[in-house]
Amino acid sequence: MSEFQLYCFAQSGNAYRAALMLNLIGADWEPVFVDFFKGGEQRTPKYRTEVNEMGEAPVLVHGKKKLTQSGVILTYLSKLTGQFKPQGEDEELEALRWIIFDNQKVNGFLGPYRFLKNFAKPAGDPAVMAFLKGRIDGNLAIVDKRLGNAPFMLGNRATIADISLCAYLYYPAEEFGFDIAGTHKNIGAWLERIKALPGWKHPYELMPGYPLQL
Ligand SMILES: N[C@@H](CCC(=O)N[C@@H](CS)C(=O)NCC(=O)O)C(=O)O
Repeated sequence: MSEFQLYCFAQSGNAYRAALMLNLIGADWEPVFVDFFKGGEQRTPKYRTEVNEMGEAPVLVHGKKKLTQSGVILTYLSKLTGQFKPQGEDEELEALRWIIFDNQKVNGFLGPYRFLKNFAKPAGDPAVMAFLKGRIDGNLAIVDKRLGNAPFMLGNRATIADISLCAYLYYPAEEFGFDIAGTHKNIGAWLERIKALPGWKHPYELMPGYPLQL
């Protein structure tokens, strides 16, 4: 058995944060497929009892430890290996600040937008989509501005803040209906820098369940 198991599925940007981190640090890991779409596995009593009471993916298993929330998983792995680790208290707090902003405001809106556009039946109500799109545009502009100052979110090195924030941005532009990298030049260049890190893989290559069979 591999050292780490990650409960995940290909379409999940939240899970991609953890999968990408595991690959970038060269961990010995294997995916455990969560049948999110067809089986709604994450909502079953069994999953909530045995895997994650919050009913979510990702979940990282490392020996006797079971961790959920991608921000917690990223923090754990960076402390364990020293890789992509913010250095010192100020950087740690800065990374946490961007991870929370990401979870709530960046991918926190992009995830539901993409879900409602591609996977939900019926698809998202136009008024809801317009609301989310407004939030997405505003928050991506904040990230793009920040990346105008330095190659990575916290400076010259990639950290867990970058790995968190890029989570949904490698999925195809057609799934959003707009081209984030093409319209945000600093984000586009930053995504290429992360892509050049050894171990980078696309979410559809890294996690099981693509293409989606419904
Ligand atoms: N803040 C969490 C978000 C996790 C999350 O919402 N995951 C989605 C899959 S992408 C999920 O499992 N949702 C549960 C559901 O919709 O039933 C994290 O970063 O890990």
